[in-house]
Amino acid sequence: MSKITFLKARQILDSRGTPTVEVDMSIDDNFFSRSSVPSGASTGKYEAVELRDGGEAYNGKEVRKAVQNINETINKEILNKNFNSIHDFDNLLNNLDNSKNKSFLGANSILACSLGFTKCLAYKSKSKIYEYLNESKNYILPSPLMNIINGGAHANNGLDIQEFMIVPAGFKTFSDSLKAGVETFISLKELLNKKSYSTAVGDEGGFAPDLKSNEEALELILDSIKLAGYEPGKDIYLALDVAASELFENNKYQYNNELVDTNELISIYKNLTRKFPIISIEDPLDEDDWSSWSELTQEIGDSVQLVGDDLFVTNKERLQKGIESKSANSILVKINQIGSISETIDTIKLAKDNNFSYIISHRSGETEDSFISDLSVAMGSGQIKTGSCSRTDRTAKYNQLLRIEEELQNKGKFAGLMTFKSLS
Ligand code: 2PG
Ligand code: MG
Repeated sequence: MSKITFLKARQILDSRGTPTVEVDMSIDDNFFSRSSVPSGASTGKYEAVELRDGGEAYNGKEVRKAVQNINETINKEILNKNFNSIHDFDNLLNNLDNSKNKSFLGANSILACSLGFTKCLAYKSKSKIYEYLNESKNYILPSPLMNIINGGAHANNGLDIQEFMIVPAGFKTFSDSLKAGVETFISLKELLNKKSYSTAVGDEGGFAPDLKSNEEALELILDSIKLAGYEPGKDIYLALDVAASELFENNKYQYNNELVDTNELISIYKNLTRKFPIISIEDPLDEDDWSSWSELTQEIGDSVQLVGDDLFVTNKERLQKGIESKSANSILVKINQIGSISETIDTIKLAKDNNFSYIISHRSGETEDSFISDLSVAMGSGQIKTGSCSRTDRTAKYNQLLRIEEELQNKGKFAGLMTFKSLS
């Protein structure tokens, strides 16, 4: 049993300067943790509710109400109470919230407390977070999915695909993989400079040049991989997050400044995956179009990882539906989409049991909290999506993985292509 002996929430800023929730917590008058909550821009319709104040200050984005919910309502309920486990703790908060989507207390307040309690439990057991959450003592360092060209809702360029990622999976260790990713990022900067494109970065630390087409972005990335001395499709692969719900209106998708229907978009994906070493496509279709997801999975799901982000929103019920209807073969896992650590772990277990890959992911609005790095190692996800290699909000996660790699020495294994079924 662990007793909550201290709890204090405050409003801080995320990487976009948007207010978010931070919580300090202690258990047993001894073990202290600090945790903060990320926030998305291209959010899925079915995500748990992030409580925002509205009004004038910070463009209506303040989280004073969520902070107050922690310092008053939650505090009154949990201070000096004992809990057995993180599931116990989260259950109490969920019951207190008593809504379907955490709209009463706010997923941002519940998650901040859930994170805080998880970390305190780890410290109490004299473990690192990744050790505490790992059940098998099988530690896997994830392959990074590095978003080096930002478009869509994360940049103000003309690119409609939101994320162009490199996956340096063809290496023996995490640090070698990260090194290859960074070197490719630097080569990309050189190429963009040469072509007089902007090298300013978007929300996730990737470049946000005003390119003519999605294909131009992919070609440039291939060139930068080669310029850095690596081989595309052997050392480094490509991945996309289309964030298609953002491009969907009146049954059509926006693609390269044209409107295309679902069938046309599916054949675009078939062509792209033939032409480029793309091993993963996230949110290729709208979050409500289950049947087209099934069709696409049937068409290319054997060779490409098809990842449900807005489709599943880390929600067990939606994932179950996807498993049954064979829509997608992979899930993106974001702790604030569901709003607690125990529910995140339950969703991961469901994915694992059904042979879906699962990618631990950041949000486009992040803080310096690097919990997701530990989570990815603990859960053996084999993949982490946490942006490019610039902006401290992104490198904080990679740096934590470097520390974990060092701590684990020979006990940790680098995932490489292990979780990309068709390629491993
Ligand atoms: C996504 C994420 C993270 P956001 O769509 O996968 O890259 O973006 O946090 O804006 O939803
Ligand atoms: Mg996404």
